[in-house]
Amino acid sequence: MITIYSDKHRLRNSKTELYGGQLVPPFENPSRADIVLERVKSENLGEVISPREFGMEPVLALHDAGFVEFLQVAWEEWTKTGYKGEAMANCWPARRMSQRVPDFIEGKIGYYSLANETSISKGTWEAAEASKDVALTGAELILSGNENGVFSLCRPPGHHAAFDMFGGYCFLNNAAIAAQWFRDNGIDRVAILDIDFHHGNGTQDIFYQRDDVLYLSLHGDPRDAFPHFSGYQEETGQNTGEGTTYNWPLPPGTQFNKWCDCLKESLAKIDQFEAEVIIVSLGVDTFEKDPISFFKLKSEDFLTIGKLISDLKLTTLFVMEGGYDIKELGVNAVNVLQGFEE
Ligand code: OKP
Ligand code: ZN
Repeated sequence: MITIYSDKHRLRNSKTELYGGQLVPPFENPSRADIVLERVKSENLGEVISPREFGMEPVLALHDAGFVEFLQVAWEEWTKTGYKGEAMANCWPARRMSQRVPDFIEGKIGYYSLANETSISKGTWEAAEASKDVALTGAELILSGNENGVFSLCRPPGHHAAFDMFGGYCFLNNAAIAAQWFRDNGIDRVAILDIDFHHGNGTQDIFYQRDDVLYLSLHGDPRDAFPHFSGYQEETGQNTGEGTTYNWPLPPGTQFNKWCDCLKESLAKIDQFEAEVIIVSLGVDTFEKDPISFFKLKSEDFLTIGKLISDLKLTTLFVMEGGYDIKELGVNAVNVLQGFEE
């Protein structure tokens, strides 16, 4: 399997995450991509290639233009204020408040964010830009023919990024951008299977009213897990999109057998939908030792997941999302890919 990877992920290297009332070194840091790439190489998974640049058109096909511009200038505007730390939101257009976009960066960052653990730092935009190119290059490789499966080693991740909001370590929604690119390049039906521990509220948001992109997610129950305000089972899509969103919220302590039953249900939905291409939002923070999650999957389970996905016999683009147990992250992510290829 070919891997798409860019060193530019390193430009996303913030120093602070707001966690438990403290500013801590971010869980989502450059060592994550390093360890996955190392495993790709040591297992001889296949060629590793660099992305090409796609520009902004595929991004503006689904993200808000004002939001994208905000991401581009946020760091510069923040540094101009004289603030000493990294850029983080501290107020939002909450219930019954004005939804106008403020002028001052501190207002704008609240307007364009859904959470505030994620600081914007120098280089964040450049890394986010490269990350979507990693996803798009994977999509292009698939359409150019002969690949059954491609691995886009994206970093920063994307599935929390909504139409006009960043947060949850995500800025641009890499998987959604790839899905839209497939749609704009002759693919009629795309399925996005999100197996990251967290609900992909951003991906769901983007395709909620559309029936051409099926979104399915297995995740920690929002009553107990981030992003807390998205991912309930009754969220099934709206208008034209009614019935093309499926959520499997699962409780703390969920083990593989239970999780796997839900995976099989989701795969059956993809089959019924008659998807032409599947994008897997590949998070491995379902791992038992993940420091910020509460499922109990073991390393060998990731092989089984890959195998089950391959049973669909569909062209598959794997897009890296979360996974924070750095030690086993490479093994777990590559296990899915090897299980798929077996
Ligand atoms: C990004 B991805 C834990 C708070 C978690 C943010 C998690 C973002 C996960 N107490 N905060 O889906 O892996
Ligand atoms: Zn996650």
